[in-house]
Amino acid sequence: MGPPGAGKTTTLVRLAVNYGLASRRPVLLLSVDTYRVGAAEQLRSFAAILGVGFQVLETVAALAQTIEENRGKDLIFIDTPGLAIGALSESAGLAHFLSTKSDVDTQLVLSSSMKSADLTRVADSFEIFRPQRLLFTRLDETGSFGPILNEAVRTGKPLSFFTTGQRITEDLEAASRSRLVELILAGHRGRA
Ligand SMILES: Nc1nc2c(ncn2[C@@H]2O[C@H](COP(=O)(O)OP(=O)(O)O)[C@@H](O)[C@H]2O)c(=O)[nH]1
Ligand SMILES: [Mg+2]
Repeated sequence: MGPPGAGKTTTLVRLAVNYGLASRRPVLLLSVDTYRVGAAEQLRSFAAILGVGFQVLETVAALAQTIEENRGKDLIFIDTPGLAIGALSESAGLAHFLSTKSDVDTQLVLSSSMKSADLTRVADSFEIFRPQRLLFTRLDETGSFGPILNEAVRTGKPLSFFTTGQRITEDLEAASRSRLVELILAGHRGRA
């Protein structure tokens, strides 16, 4: 989950490549991104390039059914619409589904280049989806990493991954305490 442009779709592709294809685990990509014209097409072309299954789901019921039908797949990645925080109430059905389905690992994707106050506002708004973990993108675009720590502490949610650029295979790393401390202490130099 996350606001438009946060990096959800590209991060999902990176996860599918690094944790699915790299270890030859069967992968399925799903999109409930029916909001933005062309948004599902971006993922459809990635799926075609990767040679993995892809489906666009237009309703929560169809999403639930597709997950059920694909129980045998190791990894099912679900891309969601880039929701503006003013329009989150329109996704009450999806929010209910995700917040009650404990075997779906819902991650809130946030850009680390956002101001602290805005991160807080976005994270609080997306709480209707009950995200289990926070995933920070665009670490290459900022030199201040304190807000990432603040948000993790404030929400009490673990950090999952960091993305550090636009390259699909290279610019993804599992988040860790030591890496975050290193980034905060070293600022720009930490990335070098
Ligand atoms: N510089 C940089 N760009 C990124 C990063 N992650 C994603 N992007 C870019 O941000 C843009 C929007 O990403 P997208 O995944 O479509 O966002 P979505 O709307 O949340 O699905 C794309 O051009 C991505 O290549 C990152 O870590 N660093
Ligand atoms: Mg997207």
